[in-house]
Amino acid sequence: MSSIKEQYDAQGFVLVPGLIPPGDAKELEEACSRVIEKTRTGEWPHRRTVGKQFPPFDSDNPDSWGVQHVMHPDLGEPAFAKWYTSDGLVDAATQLLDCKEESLQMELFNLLINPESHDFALRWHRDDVRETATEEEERKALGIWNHGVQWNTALYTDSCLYIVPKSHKTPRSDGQRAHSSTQTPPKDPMDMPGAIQVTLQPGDTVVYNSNILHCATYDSKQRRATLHGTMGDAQGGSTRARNVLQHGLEWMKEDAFRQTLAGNPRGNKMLDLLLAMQKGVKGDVGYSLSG
Ligand SMILES: O=C(O)CCC(=O)C(=O)O
Ligand SMILES: [Fe+2]
Repeated sequence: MSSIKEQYDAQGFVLVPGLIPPGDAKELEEACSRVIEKTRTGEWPHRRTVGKQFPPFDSDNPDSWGVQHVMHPDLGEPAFAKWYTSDGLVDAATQLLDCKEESLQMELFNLLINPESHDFALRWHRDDVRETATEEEERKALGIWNHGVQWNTALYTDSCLYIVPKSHKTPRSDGQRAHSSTQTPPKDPMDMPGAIQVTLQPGDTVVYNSNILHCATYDSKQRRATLHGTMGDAQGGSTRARNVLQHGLEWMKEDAFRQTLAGNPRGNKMLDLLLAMQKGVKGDVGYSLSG
Protein backbone atom coordinates (compact mmCIF):
# COMPACT_ATOMS: atom_id res chain seq x y z
CA MET A 1 0.00 0.00 0.00
CA SER A 2 1.31 3.48 -0.80
CA SER A 3 2.21 5.75 2.08
CA ILE A 4 -0.42 8.32 1.12
CA LYS A 5 -3.08 5.59 1.18
CA GLU A 6 -1.97 4.38 4.63
CA GLN A 7 -2.15 7.88 6.06
CA TYR A 8 -5.49 8.59 4.33
CA ASP A 9 -7.11 5.41 5.60
CA ALA A 10 -5.84 5.84 9.15
CA GLN A 11 -6.40 9.59 9.58
CA GLY A 12 -9.14 10.35 7.05
CA PHE A 13 -6.96 12.92 5.28
CA VAL A 14 -3.53 13.26 3.73
CA LEU A 15 -1.41 16.19 2.57
CA VAL A 16 -0.05 15.80 -0.95
CA PRO A 17 2.29 18.46 -2.35
CA GLY A 18 2.97 19.06 -6.02
CA LEU A 19 -0.28 18.03 -7.72
CA ILE A 20 -0.22 21.15 -9.88
CA PRO A 21 2.40 20.62 -12.59
CA PRO A 22 4.76 23.65 -12.50
CA GLY A 23 3.93 24.54 -16.10
CA ASP A 24 0.20 24.69 -15.33
CA ALA A 25 0.19 26.88 -12.23
CA LYS A 26 0.05 30.17 -14.07
CA GLU A 27 -2.82 29.26 -16.37
CA LEU A 28 -4.82 27.93 -13.42
CA GLU A 29 -4.17 31.10 -11.41
CA GLU A 30 -5.24 33.27 -14.32
CA ALA A 31 -8.35 31.18 -14.97
CA CYS A 32 -9.24 31.45 -11.26
CA SER A 33 -8.82 35.23 -11.29
CA ARG A 34 -11.20 35.52 -14.25
CA VAL A 35 -13.92 33.28 -12.79
CA ILE A 36 -13.65 35.00 -9.40
CA GLU A 37 -14.11 38.36 -11.08
CA LYS A 38 -17.16 37.10 -13.00
CA THR A 39 -18.64 35.75 -9.80
CA ARG A 40 -18.08 38.90 -7.77
CA THR A 41 -19.52 41.13 -10.47
CA GLY A 42 -22.60 38.93 -10.82
CA GLU A 43 -21.83 37.79 -14.35
CA TRP A 44 -21.47 34.16 -13.16
CA PRO A 45 -24.56 33.14 -11.22
CA HIS A 46 -23.42 29.73 -9.93
CA ARG A 47 -21.81 30.62 -6.65
CA ARG A 48 -21.74 29.80 -2.95
CA THR A 49 -23.50 32.67 -1.31
CA VAL A 50 -22.57 34.10 2.06
CA GLY A 51 -25.39 33.19 4.45
CA LYS A 52 -25.79 29.64 3.07
CA GLN A 53 -23.46 26.94 4.34
CA PHE A 54 -24.71 24.11 2.12
CA PRO A 55 -26.66 23.63 -1.12
CA PRO A 56 -28.96 25.00 -2.35
CA PHE A 57 -26.96 28.25 -2.33
CA ASP A 58 -30.04 30.40 -2.70
CA SER A 59 -29.34 33.28 -0.32
CA ASP A 60 -29.43 36.64 -2.08
CA ASN A 61 -26.38 37.98 -0.27
CA PRO A 62 -24.20 39.55 -2.99
CA ASP A 63 -21.01 38.27 -1.34
CA SER A 64 -19.69 34.84 -2.33
CA TRP A 65 -17.47 32.21 -0.74
CA GLY A 66 -17.24 29.94 -3.78
CA VAL A 67 -17.48 29.67 -7.54
CA GLN A 68 -19.53 26.66 -8.63
CA HIS A 69 -18.97 24.48 -11.71
CA VAL A 70 -15.61 25.78 -12.91
CA MET A 71 -15.59 23.28 -15.82
CA HIS A 72 -18.92 24.67 -17.10
CA PRO A 73 -18.65 25.42 -20.84
CA ASP A 74 -20.12 28.90 -20.36
CA LEU A 75 -17.04 29.89 -18.34
CA GLY A 76 -14.79 28.97 -21.26
CA GLU A 77 -11.80 27.99 -19.10
CA PRO A 78 -10.17 24.78 -20.42
CA ALA A 79 -7.44 24.87 -17.74
CA PHE A 80 -9.86 23.42 -15.19
CA ALA A 81 -10.82 20.19 -17.01
CA LYS A 82 -7.22 19.81 -18.11
CA TRP A 83 -6.08 19.82 -14.50
CA TYR A 84 -9.00 17.74 -13.19
CA THR A 85 -7.98 14.96 -15.58
CA SER A 86 -4.21 15.41 -15.17
CA ASP A 87 -1.90 12.47 -14.43
CA GLY A 88 -0.90 13.57 -10.92
CA LEU A 89 -4.41 14.11 -9.63
CA VAL A 90 -5.78 10.96 -11.27
CA ASP A 91 -2.89 8.93 -9.94
CA ALA A 92 -3.45 10.21 -6.38
CA ALA A 93 -7.20 9.51 -6.63
CA THR A 94 -6.77 5.95 -7.91
CA GLN A 95 -4.23 5.21 -5.16
CA LEU A 96 -6.48 6.57 -2.43
CA LEU A 97 -9.62 4.92 -3.77
CA ASP A 98 -7.69 1.74 -4.52
CA CYS A 99 -9.40 1.51 -7.89
CA LYS A 100 -8.46 1.34 -11.55
CA GLU A 101 -8.51 4.48 -13.64
CA GLU A 102 -11.33 2.90 -15.66
CA SER A 103 -13.74 3.21 -12.74
CA LEU A 104 -12.90 6.82 -11.86
CA GLN A 105 -16.00 8.97 -11.98
CA MET A 106 -16.04 12.69 -12.76
CA GLU A 107 -17.83 14.64 -10.02
CA LEU A 108 -17.67 18.12 -8.52
CA PHE A 109 -15.16 20.81 -9.35
CA ASN A 110 -15.63 24.17 -7.65
CA LEU A 111 -13.43 26.97 -6.35
CA LEU A 112 -13.42 28.22 -2.76
CA ILE A 113 -12.74 31.94 -2.39
CA ASN A 114 -12.69 34.55 0.33
CA PRO A 115 -15.85 36.61 0.63
CA GLU A 116 -15.10 40.24 -0.14
CA SER A 117 -16.71 42.01 2.76
CA HIS A 118 -18.32 39.51 5.16
CA ASP A 119 -16.44 36.98 7.27
CA PHE A 120 -18.32 33.69 7.13
CA ALA A 121 -17.99 30.16 8.54
CA LEU A 122 -19.33 26.64 8.18
CA ARG A 123 -20.41 24.69 11.24
CA TRP A 124 -18.83 21.38 12.19
CA HIS A 125 -20.30 18.79 9.86
CA ARG A 126 -19.89 15.65 7.85
CA ASP A 127 -20.84 16.37 4.21
CA ASP A 128 -23.40 13.58 3.88
CA VAL A 129 -24.52 12.81 7.46
CA ARG A 130 -26.88 15.12 9.33
CA GLU A 131 -25.90 16.44 12.76
CA THR A 132 -29.09 14.85 14.16
CA ALA A 133 -27.99 11.32 13.16
CA THR A 134 -27.98 8.76 15.96
CA GLU A 135 -24.76 6.94 16.75
CA GLU A 136 -26.04 3.93 14.82
CA GLU A 137 -27.04 6.00 11.78
CA GLU A 138 -23.64 7.67 11.85
CA ARG A 139 -21.84 4.32 12.03
CA LYS A 140 -23.83 3.00 9.09
CA ALA A 141 -23.25 6.11 6.94
CA LEU A 142 -19.49 6.10 7.64
CA GLY A 143 -19.32 2.39 6.85
CA ILE A 144 -20.34 2.90 3.22
CA TRP A 145 -18.36 6.10 2.64
CA ASN A 146 -15.24 4.75 0.92
CA HIS A 147 -15.99 5.33 -2.77
CA GLY A 148 -14.97 8.95 -3.12
CA VAL A 149 -12.23 11.47 -2.37
CA GLN A 150 -12.49 15.21 -1.88
CA TRP A 151 -9.62 17.64 -2.03
CA ASN A 152 -8.62 21.27 -1.49
CA THR A 153 -5.66 22.51 -3.53
CA ALA A 154 -4.52 25.97 -2.48
CA LEU A 155 -3.22 28.56 -4.91
CA TYR A 156 -2.47 30.90 -1.97
CA THR A 157 -1.73 30.03 1.67
CA ASP A 158 -4.98 28.67 3.10
CA SER A 159 -5.77 28.02 6.77
CA CYS A 160 -9.57 27.93 6.50
CA LEU A 161 -10.20 24.24 7.08
CA TYR A 162 -10.37 22.43 10.44
CA ILE A 163 -10.78 18.69 10.79
CA VAL A 164 -10.90 16.02 13.47
CA PRO A 165 -8.39 13.34 12.38
CA LYS A 166 -9.75 9.76 12.46
CA SER A 167 -13.36 10.91 12.81
CA HIS A 168 -14.16 9.44 9.37
CA LYS A 169 -14.39 6.02 11.01
CA THR A 170 -16.08 6.62 14.32
CA PRO A 171 -19.34 8.19 15.46
CA ARG A 172 -18.96 11.40 17.45
CA SER A 173 -18.10 11.19 21.13
CA ASP A 174 -20.51 12.97 23.48
CA GLY A 175 -18.16 15.97 23.55
CA GLN A 176 -17.92 16.09 19.75
CA ARG A 177 -21.67 15.74 19.41
CA ALA A 178 -22.16 18.66 21.80
CA HIS A 179 -19.98 20.81 19.51
CA SER A 180 -21.77 19.76 16.32
CA SER A 181 -25.43 19.48 17.21
CA THR A 182 -26.64 22.88 16.05
CA GLN A 183 -26.58 24.65 12.72
CA THR A 184 -24.48 27.47 14.16
CA PRO A 185 -20.78 27.78 13.31
CA PRO A 186 -18.47 27.53 16.34
CA LYS A 187 -17.04 30.60 18.09
CA ASP A 188 -13.66 28.89 18.13
CA PRO A 189 -13.22 25.75 16.00
CA MET A 190 -10.40 24.60 18.27
CA ASP A 191 -12.94 24.02 21.06
CA MET A 192 -13.94 20.81 19.25
CA PRO A 193 -12.29 17.81 20.93
CA GLY A 194 -9.53 16.47 18.67
CA ALA A 195 -9.64 19.36 16.16
CA ILE A 196 -6.66 20.47 14.11
CA GLN A 197 -6.34 23.42 11.74
CA VAL A 198 -5.08 22.51 8.27
CA THR A 199 -2.67 24.99 6.68
CA LEU A 200 -1.86 24.59 3.01
CA GLN A 201 1.01 26.37 1.31
CA PRO A 202 0.51 27.41 -2.32
CA GLY A 203 0.37 24.26 -4.47
CA ASP A 204 -0.41 21.94 -1.54
CA THR A 205 -3.40 19.63 -1.57
CA VAL A 206 -5.26 18.08 1.32
CA VAL A 207 -7.29 15.07 0.24
CA TYR A 208 -9.93 14.15 2.80
CA ASN A 209 -12.85 11.87 3.37
CA SER A 210 -15.76 14.31 3.10
CA ASN A 211 -17.55 12.60 5.98
CA ILE A 212 -14.70 13.39 8.35
CA LEU A 213 -15.86 15.94 10.94
CA HIS A 214 -14.78 19.30 9.57
CA CYS A 215 -15.63 22.99 9.55
CA ALA A 216 -14.18 26.15 7.99
CA THR A 217 -13.82 29.86 8.65
CA TYR A 218 -13.59 32.51 5.93
CA ASP A 219 -11.77 35.76 6.55
CA SER A 220 -12.75 38.41 4.01
CA LYS A 221 -9.27 39.97 4.31
CA GLN A 222 -7.34 36.80 3.58
CA ARG A 223 -7.08 36.00 -0.12
CA ARG A 224 -8.30 32.52 -0.92
CA ALA A 225 -8.48 30.66 -4.23
CA THR A 226 -8.56 26.95 -3.46
CA LEU A 227 -9.50 24.33 -6.02
CA HIS A 228 -12.12 22.08 -4.45
CA GLY A 229 -13.13 18.86 -6.11
CA THR A 230 -14.30 15.31 -5.71
CA MET A 231 -13.85 12.10 -7.66
CA GLY A 232 -15.60 8.82 -7.15
CA ASP A 233 -15.07 5.15 -7.78
CA ALA A 234 -18.04 4.09 -9.94
CA GLN A 235 -18.04 0.72 -8.17
CA GLY A 236 -19.73 2.53 -5.30
CA GLY A 237 -22.94 2.62 -7.36
CA SER A 238 -25.38 5.23 -6.13
CA THR A 239 -23.80 5.76 -2.68
CA ARG A 240 -22.47 9.15 -3.77
CA ALA A 241 -25.46 10.32 -5.79
CA ARG A 242 -27.04 12.67 -3.25
CA ASN A 243 -23.75 14.23 -2.15
CA VAL A 244 -22.70 14.93 -5.73
CA LEU A 245 -25.94 15.60 -7.60
CA GLN A 246 -27.35 17.98 -4.98
CA HIS A 247 -25.02 20.62 -6.45
CA GLY A 248 -27.01 20.64 -9.73
CA LEU A 249 -25.02 18.89 -12.45
CA GLU A 250 -27.61 18.88 -15.25
CA TRP A 251 -25.23 20.96 -17.38
CA MET A 252 -22.77 18.08 -17.46
CA LYS A 253 -25.27 16.09 -19.57
CA GLU A 254 -25.23 18.68 -22.35
CA ASP A 255 -23.32 18.35 -25.62
CA ALA A 256 -21.66 21.70 -24.96
CA PHE A 257 -19.81 20.23 -22.00
CA ARG A 258 -18.94 17.04 -23.88
CA GLN A 259 -17.40 19.19 -26.62
CA THR A 260 -15.03 20.82 -24.16
CA LEU A 261 -13.59 17.35 -23.56
CA ALA A 262 -12.76 16.70 -27.23
CA GLY A 263 -9.26 15.22 -27.37
CA ASN A 264 -9.47 14.17 -23.73
CA PRO A 265 -10.37 10.45 -23.74
CA ARG A 266 -9.80 10.16 -19.99
CA GLY A 267 -12.21 13.01 -19.30
CA ASN A 268 -14.80 11.48 -21.62
CA LYS A 269 -14.65 8.12 -19.85
CA MET A 270 -14.90 9.74 -16.44
CA LEU A 271 -17.92 11.75 -17.57
CA ASP A 272 -19.62 8.61 -18.96
CA LEU A 273 -19.51 7.11 -15.48
CA LEU A 274 -21.03 10.19 -13.87
CA LEU A 275 -23.84 10.25 -16.43
CA ALA A 276 -24.50 6.55 -15.84
CA MET A 277 -24.87 7.22 -12.11
CA GLN A 278 -27.09 10.24 -12.81
CA LYS A 279 -29.30 8.12 -15.09
CA GLY A 280 -29.69 5.44 -12.45
CA VAL A 281 -31.13 7.88 -9.93
CA LYS A 282 -34.92 8.07 -9.91
CA GLY A 283 -36.52 11.23 -8.60
CA ASP A 284 -35.08 14.07 -6.58
CA VAL A 285 -31.93 13.30 -4.60
CA GLY A 286 -32.72 16.05 -2.08
CA TYR A 287 -29.98 17.65 0.02
CA SER A 288 -27.47 16.10 2.41
CA LEU A 289 -27.59 18.92 4.98
CA SER A 290 -29.70 21.96 5.70
CA GLY A 291 -28.65 25.49 6.59
O1 LIG B 1 -13.97 25.65 2.83
C1 LIG B 1 -13.57 24.50 2.99
O2 LIG B 1 -12.39 24.20 2.92
C2 LIG B 1 -14.55 23.42 3.34
C3 LIG B 1 -15.82 23.47 2.59
C4 LIG B 1 -16.80 22.45 3.08
O3 LIG B 1 -16.65 21.84 4.10
C5 LIG B 1 -18.02 22.15 2.32
O4 LIG B 1 -18.24 22.77 1.27
O5 LIG B 1 -18.80 21.28 2.75
FE1 LIG C 1 -17.88 20.07 4.11
